Amino acid sequence: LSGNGCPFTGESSARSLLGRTNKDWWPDSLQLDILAQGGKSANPMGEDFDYAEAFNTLDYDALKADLTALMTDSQPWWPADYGHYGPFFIRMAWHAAGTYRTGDGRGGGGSGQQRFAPLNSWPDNGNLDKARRLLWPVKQKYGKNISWADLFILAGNVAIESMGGPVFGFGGGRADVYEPETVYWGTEEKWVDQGAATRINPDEGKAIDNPLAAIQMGLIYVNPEGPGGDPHDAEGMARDMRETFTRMAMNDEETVALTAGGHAFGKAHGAKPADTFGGAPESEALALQGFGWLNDKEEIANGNITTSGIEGAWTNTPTQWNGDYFRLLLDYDYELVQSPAGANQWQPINQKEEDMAPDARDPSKKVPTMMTTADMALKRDPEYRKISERFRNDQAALDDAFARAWFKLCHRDMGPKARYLGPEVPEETLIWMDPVPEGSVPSDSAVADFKSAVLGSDLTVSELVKAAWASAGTYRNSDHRGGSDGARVRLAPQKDWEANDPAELDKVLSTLDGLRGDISMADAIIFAGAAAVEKAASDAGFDVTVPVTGGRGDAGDEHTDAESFEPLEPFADGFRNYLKTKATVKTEEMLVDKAHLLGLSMPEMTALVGGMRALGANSGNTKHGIFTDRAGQLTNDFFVNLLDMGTEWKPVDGSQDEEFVGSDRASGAEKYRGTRVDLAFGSNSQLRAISETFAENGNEQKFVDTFVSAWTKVMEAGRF
Ligand code: HEB
Repeated sequence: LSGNGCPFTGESSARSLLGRTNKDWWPDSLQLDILAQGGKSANPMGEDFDYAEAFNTLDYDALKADLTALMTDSQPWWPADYGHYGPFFIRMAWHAAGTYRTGDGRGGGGSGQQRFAPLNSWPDNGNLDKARRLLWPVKQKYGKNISWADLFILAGNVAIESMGGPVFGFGGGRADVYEPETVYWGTEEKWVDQGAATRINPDEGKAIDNPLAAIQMGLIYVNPEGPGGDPHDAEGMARDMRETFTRMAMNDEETVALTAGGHAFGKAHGAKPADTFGGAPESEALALQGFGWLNDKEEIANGNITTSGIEGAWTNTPTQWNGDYFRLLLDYDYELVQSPAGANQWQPINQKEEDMAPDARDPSKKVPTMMTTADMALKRDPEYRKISERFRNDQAALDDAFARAWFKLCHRDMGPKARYLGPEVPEETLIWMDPVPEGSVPSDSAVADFKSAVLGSDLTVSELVKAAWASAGTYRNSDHRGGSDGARVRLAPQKDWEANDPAELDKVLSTLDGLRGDISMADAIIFAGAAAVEKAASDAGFDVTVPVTGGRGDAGDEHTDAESFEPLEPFADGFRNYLKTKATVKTEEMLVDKAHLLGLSMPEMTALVGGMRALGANSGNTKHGIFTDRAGQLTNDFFVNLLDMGTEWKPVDGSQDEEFVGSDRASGAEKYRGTRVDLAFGSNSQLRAISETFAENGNEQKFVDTFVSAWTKVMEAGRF
């Protein structure tokens, strides 16, 4: 198992990259999509609003002081356990950030998605609706200067600080969105609490579908009660934790530090059977105003609350940062017990009274502490245990490891450090930020000389376009990783990716290296691509300039965590007509997914595919989709010939509907070969409508302009 497996192959149950959607879960909720038709935005702030600018006017210290005060300002409608909301806010922040997965870079706390379905109603996010409501007065006070997304994370940080815990810093800059993001969360039709199957099952040869990172539908990571709820499967528990945390970009040490550090605080809630509580926010009555999981006021006041169903605090000091968690975990033996809600959990045997926790509502009462089966993995798994023992004996090491892992957890999806805002951005640059040494902007004359040298070399348009795409096309809007800055296309692992045609790429890069002078490799690759596109346009009779903003830097291996780049490897890249292995989801759907990660619109995606076919930019230099006899010129031939009724298409036998032959309808002679991706532009009615536009007389320039602006968007992606 790994986080880098081929998505949706073999055992995958996914037939579509949408999986189960909000409409499937909550068919009766008010549908607003029609108001977003025609490109109308749901964002009330409008396009001109610049969140970074607003954030920079924020009175950051005042906001932090208000958040600190809020921690101990217990509200009667949801009283604070131990008089302190800190642990609750930490869980909220962790669940906001913890949906991140390396596979596609989606999830995470970057856009405040916890406000929307499905995350607002995930079983694992139980009662976090209250945490978000507690923050509303602060959000309202500071308004547009602090996004919900930033506020969730900052509240977690302030919570840790206010309980004496270590933090490494805070970077703001997570702009809110106003709609649920379309993210593949899996195909299961049941939530974890309704019996959704566990996704790793070695006996059945079952692994988690990439890019998913949670073990059951509706969980952030693992099942706290054990694999599929089995508390005795110690090995499986550690396996599940390792697999899911790896997919969140966390190693063993980070996993131990995070889990133990988090559970230094607060308690689990399982005072009553779960069926005495109402449903999740998205399904609840209008009058509840977006609240869910409720029972009556008196029970809430008395602390008779059920969230996970597990009951109790991990330590005797649930609102103080210290080493009690590891002391209790390692010094006591534990026995399996059941919470009042019926959940499996572990209780210290013969616990001394001074090691017991205070009751959450009545500090004069003492109650036993507990560990979840997940916590027990930190003791039962040999590798986790070594780390736990080290932390037990070295509080400073735990402080540092927790602070760093928490910072990484909360910032992992923010991309380069240049995107971080505010006074608490740490000095230190960390390897997972994919740092790039600063580049310098080459002079216009140096660029002009370089571009003509490139065109005078023996490199072809196709080779130059492919190299530029290999470099820039890795970008993901989801976690802002990849892209042309740093020229990591010359480093492992990217230089060896099959999609990049390594031998050809190596030849192109070494030729460019010999011609570039003082221009960085990262810039050189993109300027060379621009020269190629300009030449291709000019050969087709169009006079265009492909703008490039210079100033990219070159990263070295020392700036690069090579392993962390593996999930960026394309399994399908329809722009280059590349498919590594047949998947259970449609190849054209993976094109759409990639276009989405590149931030492209439908016309942009269409123009790029058609244009790149005309330029002969297929991976492996295959001929699929090259519906032209003048490849290398930027023509609309792809669209013209695809839509020509003179061609009849048929699937190639044995290609599993991945390859098609286009023959002359009259003579039957073979004319072209195409892939699913190519043919999607003629078969899908919306894509066909755009293809027609690009094939029409009078729209040739429109096509070229759309291609150039989409190309430029990709080439500049990831530069902040
Ligand atoms: Fe946690 C809580 C599980 C990780 C932090 N958690 C909790 C609970 C559970 C859990 C079951 C209870 C809930 C209720 O309320 O009921 N976790 C878990 C698991 C894991 C975890 C399974 C994986 C291994 N955490 C974690 C992390 C963190 C945390 C990583 C951070 C860092 N949690 C937490 C807190 C809490 C919890 C703070 C408490 C909350 C309150 O108090 O409210």
